[in-house]
Amino acid sequence: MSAQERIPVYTDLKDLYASLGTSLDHVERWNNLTEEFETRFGTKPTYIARAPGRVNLIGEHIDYALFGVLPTAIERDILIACAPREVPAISPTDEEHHAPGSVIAENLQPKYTRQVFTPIPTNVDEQVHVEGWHLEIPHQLRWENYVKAGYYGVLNEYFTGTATQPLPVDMLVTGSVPAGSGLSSSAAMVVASTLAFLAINGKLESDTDITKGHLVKMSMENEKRVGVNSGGMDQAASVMSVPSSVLYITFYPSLTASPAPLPTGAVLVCAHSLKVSDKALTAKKGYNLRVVETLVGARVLARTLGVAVGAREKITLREVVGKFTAETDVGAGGAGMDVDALMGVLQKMAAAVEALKPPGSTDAEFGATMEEMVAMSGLSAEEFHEVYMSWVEVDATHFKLYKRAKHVFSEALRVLQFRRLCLDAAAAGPAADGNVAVLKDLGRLMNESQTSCAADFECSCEELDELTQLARDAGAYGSRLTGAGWGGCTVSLVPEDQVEAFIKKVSETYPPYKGLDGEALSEVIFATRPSSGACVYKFD
Ligand code: NG1
Repeated sequence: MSAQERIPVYTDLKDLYASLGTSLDHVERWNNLTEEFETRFGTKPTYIARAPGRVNLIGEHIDYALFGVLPTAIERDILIACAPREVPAISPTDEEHHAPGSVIAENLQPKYTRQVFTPIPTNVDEQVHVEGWHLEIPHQLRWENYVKAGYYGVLNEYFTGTATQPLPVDMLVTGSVPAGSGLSSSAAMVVASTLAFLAINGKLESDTDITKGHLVKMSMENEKRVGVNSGGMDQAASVMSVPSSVLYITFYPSLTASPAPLPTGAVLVCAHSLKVSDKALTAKKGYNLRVVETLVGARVLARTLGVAVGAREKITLREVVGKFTAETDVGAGGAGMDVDALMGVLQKMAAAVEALKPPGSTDAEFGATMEEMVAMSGLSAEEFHEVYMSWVEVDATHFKLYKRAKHVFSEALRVLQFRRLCLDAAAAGPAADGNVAVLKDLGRLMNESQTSCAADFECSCEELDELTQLARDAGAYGSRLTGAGWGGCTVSLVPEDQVEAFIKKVSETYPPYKGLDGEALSEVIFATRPSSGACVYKFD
């Protein structure tokens, strides 16, 4: 199982490039980073840590309902070159630069300015768990926050309760994952930073605990430092992806990741709608509201199915399905029900969600008022508010439990169907039609996902609807929004021999791309193959 594998450490760049399984020419970028590091810090880097961004092919807004998703790493990535900083023998006057674990972090992108910071040891109380190091991470969006977030976990896991001190580090960062577009540049930054600090402090090759699974968990914890409460999809995709495959990630009963080869003959094209959706700003009517609606929907559904739920329990839709079917093997590390059983019960749920329409409602939207929703939950108003409203702010007069759950169950089923098509095609071997039939089926599932996201989950927007339609018109097998939605990126499955024509056509027809060309255009629309997860290059 790939979670138990070690993080690949390459000493030959040719092996590393080959492992990425991509067509991009990495040589220039890696050479440039290495040379630039030498110019700026006067010494060669000792390591380069690499972590890719990710694109979710299918399975939107179902990870927090604990259903499996199908992302993959993209070719675009974050690279961090680093080296331990020599501390002069004569007592240094410039303490900040030579204190244990001090960091000088630079970025090739000039708008991200040079940062110098030093973690501060704090008192460790052995009786209770108290972290041993503190790093100031301000609330404002700052590039170095992600570097610090990665460092935090390394310091506290490896330099607490030991006499060994972290080394002072010089680092130079570069990235090709567009920020704020739903391609998880933040997860890539945190994974790369965690890896860089592990490598530089000799923890990567000595500690047998540092498996891919361990790095995913560390990166998830670390990313919480920048205020992102993530379910693990982004980090798992960035660490565990393998070339040419999508990664089936499950969250329940446990976090697992297993690759399924994407049939050959198509590549992915990511295209930014250029509509900016800031999850934090729109959360009250968007992301957080959807989390509440799906959670309340789960409780109401459990009630109608006769599944027992504790008064304070925030049961998820996946757990309701498990309890309803008396699922076994759900303890830590358990595998739960098999895929066929899950597909069967998901089909049944399509009918069961009817119970989430408020009684007597004839409105096609089937929204419940707060009073109706509380009554449907079976909780007192006080209990309801404490369980579902006290931890998050939402802004709505009607809560669309039926439509949200309908999307979640249908999307969870589409994920399993997509994966099954990929696995079956791989088992069948080369197809006479060059996989056209199976790629069309995969595209159809992506289109259905887009329709469900737009109509039932209402997380699309005019721009995403238009861009996905233009992509289909330009020859994509399928096209859908990816990530949270309400703006951000789309992903399209495109015949590999038509990629250039496809990009040209979309760039000519999608109005916001007017006037863009060259690098500016390739920032917003680019092809990628499913790539490999994080790795480290070690210099001689
Ligand atoms: P994006 O928008 O790509 O960051 C977000 C969530 C995912 C998932 C998707 C919707 C974070 C960090 N990521 O993705 O976990 O819920 O929305 O499928 O919040």
